[in-house]
Amino acid sequence: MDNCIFCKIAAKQIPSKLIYEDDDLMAFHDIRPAAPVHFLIVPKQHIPTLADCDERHAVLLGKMALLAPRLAQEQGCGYQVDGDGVSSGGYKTLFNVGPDGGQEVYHLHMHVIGGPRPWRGMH
Ligand code: DGP
Repeated sequence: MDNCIFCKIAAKQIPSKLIYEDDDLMAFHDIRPAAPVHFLIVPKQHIPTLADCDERHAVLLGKMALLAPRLAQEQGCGYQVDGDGVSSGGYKTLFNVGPDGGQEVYHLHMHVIGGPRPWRGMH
């Protein structure tokens, strides 16, 4: 899609700090991190928003959701529970949708935001 920044990242026309790529998805660090760990999971296919998805996108959305914990672990904010049942780590997953949802880039993406708190206010 012309003039879509994430399509240009997918096409390697502009650089990103890529942390994952397969045939369908890519993940890269957010240019304006809101927390110590902040990356985006992004389909290569241009879909403007979550509201544009239907059952044909179920597998893609499932892949995005399942990739989040794996990459969060690799990026140092994985969620874990120790033998005494004490939990640590963790992160937010977030889709912003539309103007009132704070969406700036109209190419579907999931934010993964984590790391030691406190974080700054956004999201
Ligand atoms: P959203 O508000 O959900 O549309 O968030 C879009 C995010 O994309 C925002 O946190 C900043 C990030 N972003 C915008 N342009 C670029 C870019 O060119 N490169 C990278 N890595 N991130 C970008």
